[in-house]
Amino acid sequence: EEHDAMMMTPLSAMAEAFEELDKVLRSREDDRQLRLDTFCEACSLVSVLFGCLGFAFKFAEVDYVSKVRDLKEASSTSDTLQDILDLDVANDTVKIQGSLSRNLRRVRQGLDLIRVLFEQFLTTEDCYLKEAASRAYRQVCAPYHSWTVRTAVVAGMCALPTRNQLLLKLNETEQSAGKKMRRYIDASLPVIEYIDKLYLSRNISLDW
Ligand code: 1PZ
Repeated sequence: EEHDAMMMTPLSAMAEAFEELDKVLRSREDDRQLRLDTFCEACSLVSVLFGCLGFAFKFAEVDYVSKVRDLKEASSTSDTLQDILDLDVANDTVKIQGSLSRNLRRVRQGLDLIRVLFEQFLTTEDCYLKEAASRAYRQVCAPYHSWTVRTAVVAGMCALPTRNQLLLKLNETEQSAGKKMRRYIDASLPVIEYIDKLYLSRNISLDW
């Protein structure tokens, strides 16, 4: 336990960052606003996972990182996630490709994908990640992706590292990774639900 706490790995950093966001959401009602810069920093930490996935997912990394970067840049003028939505609602640009509200929706998908992926990781002992990753992808992202993207992802799944290779790259053991994935799963869900509520409370459906 103590050893785990001392060793800061990419997974620890992710778990910690999302626990901080979750803490903000649990605070008094008036304070329940996520700052865009803090949110983006947490989202950036997720990028290290891409480095573990191999070249097949380079295109996903480029897409995700650029969306987080655009959001981060907007934090100089928009303080909170709410501000992003309000601006796009006012300009009628919520679903326009490249808009910040659309980027936020996609980044949210990425966070959810990782959450479900971790859940899959914890419920299987498979030494290959293909099935777990495919299930997570089918559940979270596939319904919203074009045929081209889905095909590239399916192809990439075959090139994923094995379970042990992933643990090694993340500098974790089964036990330490399990605990940190659980922490991310628990902390990210309220954040994901909070983001969904931002859209729903403005009468924006989530079917895109
Ligand atoms: C070990 C487990 C490996 C799991 C691998 C799962 C990989 C999923 C790859 C998703 C590919 C997304 C490629 C880009 C899709 C874009 O078309 C869309 C729409 O963009 P827009 O039209 O709005 O500009 N972008 C997205 O949906 C953002 C998706 C981000 C995916 C982040 C995945 C994080 C995975 C981390 C891996 C552990």
